Amino acid sequence: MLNKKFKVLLAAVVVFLCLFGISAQGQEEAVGEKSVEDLEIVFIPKNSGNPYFDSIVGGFEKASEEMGFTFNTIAPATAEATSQIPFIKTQIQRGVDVIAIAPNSPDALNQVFKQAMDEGIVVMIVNSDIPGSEEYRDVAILPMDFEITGSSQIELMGSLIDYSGDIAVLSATTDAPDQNYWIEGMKEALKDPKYANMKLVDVVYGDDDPQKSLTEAEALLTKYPNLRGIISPTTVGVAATAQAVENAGRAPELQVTGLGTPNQMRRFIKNGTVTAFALWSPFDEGYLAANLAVDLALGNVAAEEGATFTVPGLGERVIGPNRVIITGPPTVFDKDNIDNFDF
Ligand code: RAM
Repeated sequence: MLNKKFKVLLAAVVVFLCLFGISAQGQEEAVGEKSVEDLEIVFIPKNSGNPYFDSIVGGFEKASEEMGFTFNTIAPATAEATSQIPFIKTQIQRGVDVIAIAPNSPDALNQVFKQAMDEGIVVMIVNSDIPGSEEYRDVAILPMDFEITGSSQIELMGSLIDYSGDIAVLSATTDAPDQNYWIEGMKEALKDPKYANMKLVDVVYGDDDPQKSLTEAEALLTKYPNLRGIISPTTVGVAATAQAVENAGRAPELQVTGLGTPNQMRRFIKNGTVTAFALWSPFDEGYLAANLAVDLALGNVAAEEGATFTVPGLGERVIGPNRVIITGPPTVFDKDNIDNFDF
């Protein structure tokens, strides 16, 4: 009798274990089987209302249409160091698969990035990096090699002013990781004897706000009547600076260059206020980021140096040292080529 009860109990335990085992295995399979259509990817630009980020968003949207993942973008009104934190927290609560972000600070977001990564969310820095804080993000996508961005801006300005005269920089926010990296590169480049007759007299900040950038540019013009050049390594700032120089009639004695979008700068190139400026393709950057985001979220590619992934039209790319990927290359725009570009 006892023996029979025991057998029944044993059978029940075996059945239970089998069922439990099967269902646990089933769960694993369900997770492993996550497909691209299940993915939700969000991109958080520095701030809203900047056409530069609309182009990056365009790249994400194209990839979303092609691959079928859900894409959203949301941004704070201002590019202050901490303005993105509540947006990131909301996305963590929503349980998105990937947070791609152009950060407004090199370190103020670290804790919230960690929170996201602890929840299994892929954190991808797009358009710059958080140097020295690489453990708080999976990968960083740079639009070009940041080691040469600053020096190429100095060379471009030098070529416009015969390598002689006082110059100033009109930047984005004081915390902007990308612009600060480039400005350091400019200062380093100026130590080269080639630029011995060029002097950086001021760095001012327009916060990537068109009105504040215009006001800061006007203040530079008033403060430095003999200024030969202003470099503005921000699409918002360079358009505002060109506007200020046009209003004041200071071109061509004063040259404006920097990083701008062809659509915002076309008018100034055509009317001679600006001779040349540079940029890369923010659209390609967004498209590359989106393709890598999918590969990382599905586990097809590991976020490790040396791993490779393929982007339609952009070829095979490698995750480099510090898990950085460079989109590149930049283009210099002038009156001869600007009409070939529409972004
Ligand atoms: C502005 C933003 C962005 C920067 C470009 C060049 O649109 O500051 O981060 O990459 O300029």
